[in-house]
Amino acid sequence: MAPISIDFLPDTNAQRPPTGAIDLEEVRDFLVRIAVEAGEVMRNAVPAVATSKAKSNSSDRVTATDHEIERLMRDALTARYPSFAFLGEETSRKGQRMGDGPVVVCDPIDGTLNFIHGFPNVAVSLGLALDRKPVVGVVYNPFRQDLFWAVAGKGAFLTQAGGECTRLPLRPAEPLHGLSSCLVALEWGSERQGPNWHLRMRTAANLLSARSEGGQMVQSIRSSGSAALSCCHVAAGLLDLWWEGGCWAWDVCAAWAILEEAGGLMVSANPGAWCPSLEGRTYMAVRHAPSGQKELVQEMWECVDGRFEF
Ligand code: LIP
Repeated sequence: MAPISIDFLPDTNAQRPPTGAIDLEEVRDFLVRIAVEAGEVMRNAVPAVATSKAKSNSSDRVTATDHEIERLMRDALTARYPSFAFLGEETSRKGQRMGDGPVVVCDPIDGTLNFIHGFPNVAVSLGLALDRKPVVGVVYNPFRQDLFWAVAGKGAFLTQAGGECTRLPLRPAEPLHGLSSCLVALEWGSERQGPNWHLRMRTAANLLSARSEGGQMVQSIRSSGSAALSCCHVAAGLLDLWWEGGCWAWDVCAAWAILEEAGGLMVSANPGAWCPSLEGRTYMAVRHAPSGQKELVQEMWECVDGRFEF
């Protein structure tokens, strides 16, 4: 399969007006080129569970391809944008915090477990944050050739194999009528013990159980293994809500920009927090809708009997 066509991008030699401000569309173009190049590295790799390495525990894994792609990203970005900070999953230092200036926030392989098992829900995620707010996002699944991208104020788009480019959301936005009509994405993360784990399990049971059991009877839950793609699928209108605590800024930065440009809403996974921090590790995305977004947030928060603490 040939790499996805990026003919929709302007010629890199095209003269752009010199501006003091950062040209966000030029950054988008460059991030797309890196994402497609990284996608080819991913597709040409031969990952396996046996050759992956454990990080915090046996379900938190990393491969040589994760490191190779992050090196590719870092080298290209620091050469092109030497004044931008770089935050990447595999080179981040414990406790590293983003500054207010431009930060490129990267996950070389979001869905590493899927990658080593050959499950094709995997993405390269590249976002630009200014003042700790996502302003450009590129999320690329090279196995499906789904390229999600957005620039603040310019909309969100999905470019697919063959170059067809569609504005998000993909589907006409129906009103949201509460959890019982929703398809909800949860992720399980690698932290499988302690209060955060038990909160995940209780919340999943609360969502899935019948009303007679005290639950919300959501239509179903999907756990795709990639925070970035789950959030993009909410942006596309293919999922109604994604709820997670424990993933990181590099998992969500790009997809958050895409979600907001598609009319979606990002709040915290913890009840009552309407303005989550990019580095807060607690996120809830709700798809664009002509009505019902805030009511759905409140209803979901009522399912969460506790708070994530990190
Ligand atoms: C993954 C996230 C997922 C989370 C996993 C893991 P990675 O990112 O996308 O949402 O539940 O624990 O953090 O590690 O594959 O880049």
